Amino acid sequence: MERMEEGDKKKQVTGYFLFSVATAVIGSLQFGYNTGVINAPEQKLRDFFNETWIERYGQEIDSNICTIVWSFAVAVFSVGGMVGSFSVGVLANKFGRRKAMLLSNILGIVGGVLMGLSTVSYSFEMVITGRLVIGLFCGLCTGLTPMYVGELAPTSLRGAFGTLHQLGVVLGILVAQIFGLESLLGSSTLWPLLLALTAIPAVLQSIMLPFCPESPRFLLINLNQEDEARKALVRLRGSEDVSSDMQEMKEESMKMAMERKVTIPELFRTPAYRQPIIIAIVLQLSQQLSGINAVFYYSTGMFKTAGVTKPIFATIGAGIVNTVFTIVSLFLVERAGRRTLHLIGLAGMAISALTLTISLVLVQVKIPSMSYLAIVAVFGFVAMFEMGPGPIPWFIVAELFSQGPRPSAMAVSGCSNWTANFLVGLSFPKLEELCGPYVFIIFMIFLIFFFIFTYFRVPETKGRTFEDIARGFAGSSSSAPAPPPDGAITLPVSPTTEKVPMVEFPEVGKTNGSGSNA
Ligand SMILES: *C1O[C@H](CO)[C@@H](O)[C@H](O)[C@H]1NC(C)=O
Ligand SMILES: *[C@@H]1O[C@H](CO)[C@@H](O)[C@H](O)[C@H]1NC(C)=O
Repeated sequence: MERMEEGDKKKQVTGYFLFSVATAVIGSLQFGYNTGVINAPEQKLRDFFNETWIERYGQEIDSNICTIVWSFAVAVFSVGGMVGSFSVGVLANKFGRRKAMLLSNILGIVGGVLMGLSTVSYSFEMVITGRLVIGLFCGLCTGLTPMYVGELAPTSLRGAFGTLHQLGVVLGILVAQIFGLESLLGSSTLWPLLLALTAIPAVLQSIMLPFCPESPRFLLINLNQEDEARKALVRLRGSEDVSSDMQEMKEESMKMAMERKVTIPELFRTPAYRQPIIIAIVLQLSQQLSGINAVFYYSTGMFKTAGVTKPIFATIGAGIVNTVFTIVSLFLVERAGRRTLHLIGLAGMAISALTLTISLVLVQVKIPSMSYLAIVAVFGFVAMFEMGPGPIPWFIVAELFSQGPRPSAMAVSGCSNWTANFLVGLSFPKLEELCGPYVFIIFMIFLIFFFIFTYFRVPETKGRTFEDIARGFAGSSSSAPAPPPDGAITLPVSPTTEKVPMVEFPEVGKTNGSGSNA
């Protein structure tokens, strides 16, 4: 609502600004694409591993080894992602946002080429190495894109443009699923091209980036080049008068400088932070251990087991549901409470997981029509993810911590996220073999646990100040009134203005930088 009062801010959105944002959002598409791309060609990849094995060792691959190689190729992406997301801060502050994006595209191209040439070289190691490099690339993308967009956008529109990253990711997943169609690139000869395709947007972004400005915030605050920053802003806003933008950036950096940086070990040692950081970690785990990536990585194989005749179309359907509900939730998060949405999402996912299990069991006892129920359950699962566990953890983590501890908290959260992502990606195929139709019961148990945890432990953060939230923790954890997080009270500005969720983007950079030094 506050945004509407500043009607004249509309002028600030120029074609040049939109061009720069569009260029950056290619990075979000890349992350989505590479998350979704591995799903459809599962059988083709398994066959390829088998063929390579026969070629090399003169015997067919053991099916256990095949599953290990396959799940490793999927999950190693998250190892790269973790390293990438930790390096964002260092790269973005050393080279600047724009050059960091350019450099990351090299990884995108190298990874794409490695995977694309894997069949002609008869090397499944190239698929695995390619996935690792692409993971590194995507870890950088998920940090750099929101940072750049957040730093270019006028403050009043930061939140709105910040959501473009999330939309880019789900669209990327959808595009990957469509290209994965057997009749497009999902065939047994063309799948290397499907995996290599990520190199094309990387080249495209590299061509577009030189026409984009360096982030004014980086120029002003990191390099102290006031004139350069002003010039970039004048072009972005299409107006000579950019003094208010300049003033805002200066104030923001002063505010940041006033609050002492909290290191990662301090985060765990200081009683006032301990409970918030545990909540932050558990919420990230709830995002990953909900089993969502079991769907995004492996749904085509799952639908096939469930007896769906055209499994890839069900996978594409899941991508469409995912996109639609991401848009729905963009509107909801602004209005409904974070905690409520998270609880609804977790409960909905648990019910969907149960429904999915029942339908898979019934398919096994030869009630084939139940495969439709399986599709509905997966759609419900994805929709409910986007209502709660998808977007909410990031909001709550950003809102639990003030500027000082936020960077470290974000680094710890990101690390939990990728670690859990890796574990799910790696173990799901084996678990599916072991548990058969009952595999989603595991996720259901996790979901119920996370529901209970959220119900009893997670405070509502929407519209509350840091002091208020901190007081709540102090009241529930100990009799001695714990001091609110450092700096929260020394801030010269009204704390409410400090709570804009998107504010975290600028510091993610410094964040991870200081995080890895810690
Ligand atoms: C955490 O994982 C989710 C889903 O895989 C992803 O959308 C999100 O961007 C990840 N966060 C980070 C920091 O990588
Ligand atoms: C490997 O290929 C052979 C024949 O090409 C096939 O009989 C066998 O089932 C395959 N093994 C696996 C694990 O896919």
